[in-house]
Amino acid sequence: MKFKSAIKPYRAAAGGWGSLEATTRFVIDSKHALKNLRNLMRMNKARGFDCPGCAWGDDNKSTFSFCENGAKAVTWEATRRFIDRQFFAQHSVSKLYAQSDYFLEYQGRLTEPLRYNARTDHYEPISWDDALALIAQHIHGMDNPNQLELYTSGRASNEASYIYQLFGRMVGTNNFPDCSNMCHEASGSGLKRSIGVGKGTIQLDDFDKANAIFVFGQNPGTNHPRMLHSLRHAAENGAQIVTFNTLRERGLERFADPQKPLEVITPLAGSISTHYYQPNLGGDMAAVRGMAKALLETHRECLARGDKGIFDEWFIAEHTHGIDDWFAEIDKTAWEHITRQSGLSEQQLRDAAAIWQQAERVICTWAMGITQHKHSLNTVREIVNLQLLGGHLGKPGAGLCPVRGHSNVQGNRTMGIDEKPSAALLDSLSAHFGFKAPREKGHNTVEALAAMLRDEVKVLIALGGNLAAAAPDSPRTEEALRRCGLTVHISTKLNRSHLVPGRDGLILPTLGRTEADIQATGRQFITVEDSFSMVHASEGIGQPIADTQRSETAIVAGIADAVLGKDKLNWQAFADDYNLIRDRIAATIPGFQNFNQQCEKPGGFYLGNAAAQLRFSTPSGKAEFSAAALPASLFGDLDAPFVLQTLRSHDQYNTTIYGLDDRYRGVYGQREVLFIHPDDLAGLGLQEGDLVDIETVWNDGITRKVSGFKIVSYNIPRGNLAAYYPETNPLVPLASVGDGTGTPTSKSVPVKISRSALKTNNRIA
Ligand SMILES: Nc1nc2c(c(=O)[nH]1)N[C@H]1C(S)=C(S)[C@@H](COP(=O)(O)OP(=O)(O)OC[C@H]3O[C@@H](n4cnc5c(=O)[nH]c(N)nc54)[C@H](O)[C@@H]3O)O[C@H]1N2
Ligand SMILES: Nc1nc2c(c(=O)[nH]1)N[C@H]1C(S)=C(S)[C@@H](COP(=O)(O)OP(=O)(O)OC[C@H]3O[C@@H](n4cnc5c(=O)[nH]c(N)nc54)[C@H](O)[C@@H]3O)O[C@H]1N2
Ligand SMILES: [Mo]
Repeated sequence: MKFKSAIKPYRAAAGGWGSLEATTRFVIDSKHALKNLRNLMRMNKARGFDCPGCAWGDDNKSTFSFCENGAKAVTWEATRRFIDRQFFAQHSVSKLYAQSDYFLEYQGRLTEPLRYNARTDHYEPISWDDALALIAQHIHGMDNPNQLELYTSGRASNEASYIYQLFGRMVGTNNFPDCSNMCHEASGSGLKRSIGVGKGTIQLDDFDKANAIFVFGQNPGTNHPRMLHSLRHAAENGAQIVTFNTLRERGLERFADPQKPLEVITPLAGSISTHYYQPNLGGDMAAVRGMAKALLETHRECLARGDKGIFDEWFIAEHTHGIDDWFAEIDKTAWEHITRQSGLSEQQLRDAAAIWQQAERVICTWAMGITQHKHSLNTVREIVNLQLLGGHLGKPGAGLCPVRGHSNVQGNRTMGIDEKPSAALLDSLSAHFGFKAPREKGHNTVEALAAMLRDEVKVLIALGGNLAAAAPDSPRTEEALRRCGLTVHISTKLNRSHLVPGRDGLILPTLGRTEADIQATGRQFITVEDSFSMVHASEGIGQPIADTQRSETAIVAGIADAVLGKDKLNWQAFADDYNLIRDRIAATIPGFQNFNQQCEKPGGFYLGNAAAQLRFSTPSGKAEFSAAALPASLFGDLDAPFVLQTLRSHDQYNTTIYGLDDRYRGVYGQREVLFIHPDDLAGLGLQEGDLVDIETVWNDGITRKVSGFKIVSYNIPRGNLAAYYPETNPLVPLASVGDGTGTPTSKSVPVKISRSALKTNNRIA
């Protein structure tokens, strides 16, 4: 593979021709064009499979509901390229380790179970029976159940994740580290504390009814392209779209709908954001605090004049608790503190507040720009505070919308993939299945890695994902994985995690979402939950590439059967007929009554959300205002000239690299780039295109550095930098996590930069 690298600004709108062209090119390149196109046609329709791309909802209105990046996700999975025993006989693990993430996945689908042979440094074929027996042998050899870690990536279905958590708890552990720990943990935990449920409160059609939508720290043009349709409709209906994003993101500026031919043909793109603010990294809590301060001032002025205030007094009195403490905290927060931390002026924040004030119905959405900081939990809660002031909860066109990442990450949590499960869940499982579910809190992702580094982990099973590349502090993460007794990866494609096996290691090849899943009782479907708490069925249609692949559900059932036997539960029956799993879910998880019948509803069914009905399961029984202080500074005593965020390009799905372009940001054929403000560039005596090294400023004596990143000047606030994940994961210290969330602070890494000794950075060729 050869890639031509270039930096040239993208001037067209997001979506539109550029997107159609890229999709077609991608579909054709995947060497299976016809099948791919057929797959696309079925995506997100009433029948067919759920798009594995993201967790945005489906309106079921458009006939051909797809987006460029969903198309990439499908074609990447549905490729006819594959790797088998010859490939692994040819390539040692150390040789493969030297390859890029792009190269690894590009090789194609994994087809048969493999076991790592440390003597030869090669993976070798192993039968399914032997692989399952090996897992059982390792688990039986543990001294205590907490030597087992069960990682989950958010693509796993409800059915697979339900029996996975049941298996883990029957073994006796709550060690369920998952991708959510690195992702929306702050949303789940923050919302839970504020409104009693850790999920968004709105439904998809609320976007059509909103007067103002505030989009915080999110790049929907790349990561949730179908959200652009909703924003676009809302804008057409006259809604104000107020964006807070450190970078100027093309997808948030203009959008041409590829599903509206006229817009594609003419360059007439609709604009998305009516207002665009660029706060400093980590500056959003200060920004929202500033808006609240401005609003409170107006409110008091009204009252002083004898007028009605501007807040929803009835809602506040009836449904909330703790407002006085928050007001006291706002009064204590100085404007100087707010503007310094947010990087926005008092006037900008007063303007944003005025838009909020004028709107009768407000939605706030957010993603990783909010959740991957040290003070993310309090930032999420500050956004909730703002919404509570206006009673923007539990009415049409208003509410809270954390936009989830992986297509079923929300469903995984609903199914009990949670290292800090509620007593209600444990009681329900214990009563129904007749066992004592463990009560001790388990490990989140960073805690699991720390336990591995302490040699406390005998077995790691990973239901999907790519922990080695997704987790922070790559050298330490890789070392952690190597210290496990046995690592088991249930995967579709080869990735970095497979190349840092434990002392013993297995790769188990699995079917993907798009493929037909035939079991003893016939064709199976699975279910997923989107960001709007809609649960729906998903049924793959593609022919699996090898009959030695197994479904995730069958693999998990097989592991459970090998480890726990048939005495308590007939795990094999679950694998034969997924309806039986859904019956158990119906019996133990709230909201899933008549689950199997409910699945027949086209478009799925709504799980409901107590907070949206103004029922709050919080200590006070009301929505809780949070009165957290604004952090005095974001990095304590650390004196770093720059703050770096690690983010996604347009051609990747997390650690899966589809290609080397980031079209909307004008980057082509390369990934090792560093976005910087032109004045900072000049201040350092550097020029566009120079190569630099980036080094973390931290306090544990460890050098964390990546080298040879090409400088690209960009519309970003001074002192702020951006570069792609996972290339920059080595820079995020394992110990640098969010307060109360444990989430790696991937969007605020204190760094310094220097001219690189490297002459070229074109390492992927
Ligand atoms: N095609 C594609 N789709 C995906 C994914 C993918 O990799 N590729 N990943 C999926 C997953 S798991 C997730 S979690 C989501 C991620 O979706 P996003 O959250 O959109 O992902 P990021 O690329 O991390 O982008 C973070 C955005 O927030 C901005 N930002 C960063 N820090 C701050 C800040 O402090 N304040 C503000 N206001 N803005 C900030 C960045 O400039 C960027 O626009 O997407 C999901 N969908
Ligand atoms: N620095 C930095 N680090 C981050 C982030 C960041 O913004 N910056 N974002 C974080 C976020 S938001 C997330 S969600 C995590 C993502 O962390 P993960 O979910 O662990 O990572 P993915 O890259 O999504 O996993 C890709 C792998 O999943 C496997 N796979 C794909 N489809 C399937 C399937 O259908 N079944 C199974 N069993 N396996 C499958 C393939 O083998 C593929 O290699 O990364 C986090 N890490
Ligand atoms: Mo995520």
